[in-house]
Amino acid sequence: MRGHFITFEGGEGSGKSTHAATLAQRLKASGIDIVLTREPGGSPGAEIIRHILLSGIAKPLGAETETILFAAARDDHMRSTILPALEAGQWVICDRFIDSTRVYQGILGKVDGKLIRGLERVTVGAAMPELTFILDVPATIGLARAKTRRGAGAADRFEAESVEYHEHLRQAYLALAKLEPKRCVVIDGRAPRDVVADRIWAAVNQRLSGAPAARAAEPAAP
Ligand code: Z5A
Repeated sequence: MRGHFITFEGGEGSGKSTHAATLAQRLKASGIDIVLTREPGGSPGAEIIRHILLSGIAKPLGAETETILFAAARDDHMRSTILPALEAGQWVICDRFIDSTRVYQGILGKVDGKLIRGLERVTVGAAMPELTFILDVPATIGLARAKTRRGAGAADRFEAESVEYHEHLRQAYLALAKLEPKRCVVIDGRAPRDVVADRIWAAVNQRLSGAPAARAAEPAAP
């Protein structure tokens, strides 16, 4: 049996990591075997590429090169982590995935859509996420949360971009969600943590076969 594939997307500090982890815990507590992973990264090779990308050393090489590096990381992540887990019937929850490339490199970085789609075909193919949560918060709130969490540490390559950049990013995510309403669910990330978590839980139970609530409603085996 193939498992389920869920991704979390959104701007900086929107709560993706928090809610990916919360959902993973709830599913685990319901007896579902899950793999919680992230991009860029999620496999040994991809974690090395993550370091290169987030340090900013690839930025002078241009947006196309960064896009190719994100794709190289994704390819390793798919082969080493995501596909084996799905094939084993596990549920995969991934903190950022293809929509980050579509938005950060495609819309903000103005990389040709043909290159982005071509790389997506090669790296992901038919193994698309079935459900994508887009956590939506105004850029000022997300950046303030990320700054508080970071403390005295330095901003990474993307955190260092302007508020306008991050607001543009937010609008790009909302536009993308409108294009794919079957896959994407927009969640207001300004709500209190437990409210956000409950909305995510409700959507998982409503949309995915074999989710805990759906299983509980099934008649018991004779
Ligand atoms: N990137 C790309 O360009 N292209 C790609 O294809 C991919 C990625 C895959 C990865 O950064 C960067 O790579 C990313 C895009 C780019 N850069 N940016 N920006 P990362 O993995 O280091 O960081 P991130 O993905 O941006 O996530 P983040 O900064 O860690 O934020 P988050 O995961 O959305 O938020 P969080 O850590 O869960 O929450 C932030 C804080 O807010 C934390 O203290 C929480 O406790 C708090 N929080 C969370 N929810 C709430 C609520 N509801 N209320 C109040 N406070 C809350």
